Amino acid sequence: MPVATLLPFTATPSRKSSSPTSFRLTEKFILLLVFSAFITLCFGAIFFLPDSSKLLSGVFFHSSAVETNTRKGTDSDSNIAVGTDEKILAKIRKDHEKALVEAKDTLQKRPDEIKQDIQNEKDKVLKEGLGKGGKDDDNLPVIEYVRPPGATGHEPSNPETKERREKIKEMMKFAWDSYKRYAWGSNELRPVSMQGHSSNLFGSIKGATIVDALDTLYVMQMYEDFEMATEWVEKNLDFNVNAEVSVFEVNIRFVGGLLSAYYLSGKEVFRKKAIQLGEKLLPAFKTPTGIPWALLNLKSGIGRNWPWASGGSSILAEYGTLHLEFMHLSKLSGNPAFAEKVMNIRKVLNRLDKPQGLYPNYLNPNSGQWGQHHVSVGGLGDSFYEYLLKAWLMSDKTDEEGKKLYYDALQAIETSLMRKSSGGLTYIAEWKGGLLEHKMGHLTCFAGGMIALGADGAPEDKTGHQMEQAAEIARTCHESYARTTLKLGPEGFRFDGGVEAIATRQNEKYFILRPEVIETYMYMWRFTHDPKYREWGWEAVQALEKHCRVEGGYSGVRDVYSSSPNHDDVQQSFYLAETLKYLFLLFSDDDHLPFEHWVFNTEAHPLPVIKKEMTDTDKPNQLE
Ligand code: DMJ
Repeated sequence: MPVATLLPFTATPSRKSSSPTSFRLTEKFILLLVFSAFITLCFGAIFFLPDSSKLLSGVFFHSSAVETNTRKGTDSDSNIAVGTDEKILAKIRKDHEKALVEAKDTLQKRPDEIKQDIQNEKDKVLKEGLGKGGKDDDNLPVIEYVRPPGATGHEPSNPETKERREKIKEMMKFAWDSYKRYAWGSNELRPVSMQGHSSNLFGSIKGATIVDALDTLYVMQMYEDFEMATEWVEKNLDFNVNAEVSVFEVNIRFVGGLLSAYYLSGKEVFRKKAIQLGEKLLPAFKTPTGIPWALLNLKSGIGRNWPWASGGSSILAEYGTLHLEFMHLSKLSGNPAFAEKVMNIRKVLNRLDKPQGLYPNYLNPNSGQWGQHHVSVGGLGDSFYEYLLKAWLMSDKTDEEGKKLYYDALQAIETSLMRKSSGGLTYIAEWKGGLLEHKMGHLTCFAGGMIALGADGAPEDKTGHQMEQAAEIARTCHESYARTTLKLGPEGFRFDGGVEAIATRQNEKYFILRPEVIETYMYMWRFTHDPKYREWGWEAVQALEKHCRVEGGYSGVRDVYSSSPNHDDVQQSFYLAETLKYLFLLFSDDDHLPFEHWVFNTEAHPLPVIKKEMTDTDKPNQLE
């Protein structure tokens, strides 16, 4: 059918005009009117029909959602749809009216008032971003970076020491290269099966070994590897994961590792990432007491405690091991929330009665009451005590409360838990509801280093006494190594049933490349320069090389009393962060990461002492 027959106003043969499309003026006018009505109708449909985009997408793009609805939709569904469209329409109208009123209001405002409104709105968004990890990173305060003294060291002059130190660097290189080769980007390496290993302690955050190893690479001057690790952090380290993490583990390894990397290198990316992650952890403190949950879903911000922990309790060594990192996060971000959270933990603890001055390992975050009365300076308790002392040291000895809490706690430990075996070995037992369990964990061996570090500030002339205690614990822990077949320490050792410093239970005989004994040797060496500590460290190096080094890295062993080691196939990230770093420092001069300027977090990540503002009287005479 020709188009002309459809139009009543097309040419009529009786016309004189040669052109078939010529009309009279009135005809032209009517034609114009009809056309404009037609066009208005079409555009009106597009602009005013509710949610026309959906219709268009249904027609042109055939989205699967539309198809599904069409196929499965029932009458009641379509009724709902009609109701929903009406609601949407009403909402659009309401929003438009609101916008009009606001626009009118705004027009009546003075320019400075409008400016202020914009600023308030910006501040609000910023504030809301805090705690959700959504803060605009460019809003971080500008900080003048000054590298604290002793970030790098020179080679020791003694040839043997130098050679041993080089050997430890070679071990780090092997551990790092193996991780790079077989497990790059995963949390840890499986050195026997030569593949990546993902620990669920970090949820789906990746790269635990990279972040944990950053500062060791720097300290050992492995700068190319440090750069490679930095690039990975820049491009891949992502905390926007829908996964549950251990707040403690993520704090000590990731936040601690990033902070150290920042302070050593001055690279802004580390400061930015540490703060981002710190903000992600803040929802863990949303409990009635402010004592944080052990586990946190980083996306939802929902926390909970370990199901095995006494009556839903939080763990002393977990909520008590956030202080150092959080104080630095406040310093670097300008956000006081971090410091407030950890200071509140102290407040809660200060209000509680302590059985014989001791801190039980379990505390209920809802009621603020202790759970089971189990006290330990090893697992579940250990780093809480360490952080009391280090909070004082890291504050340039201004945190007097931290100091008092530490020395009081140590006194209670000495009175109630420290014992001497009949063979003359000092050990720190565990306390369960008033009864002593004569067992010490590998983890407890860090206490030798801690006591030595605190001895200098001990009250009532106890410095000498505490140095002796520290040396005795170092000896006991060395014995726990020396009395095994592999010369590596068991996870736990006992002082009962006729044994001393020996594991008697099968599930305490394993060694997972832990650092605590070597950590104590390092502190003892620094404070005494007794060569036996370097010798003991060297014994450990030889045992590690002989029994833990495998083709694809370093592995833990399942039984240190067995002459044919069975490997557990995990190269723990703390082996690179702590064990190898402490070994390296044991064979370094004292001016490398000197204690006067640096404090190690519990994962051996060095954090600078926050120097107190010098008062006028402290300042050196300007004229001198
Ligand atoms: C590390 O992650 C830390 O040292 C922590 O405080 C205890 N356990 C491991 C190493 O053994």
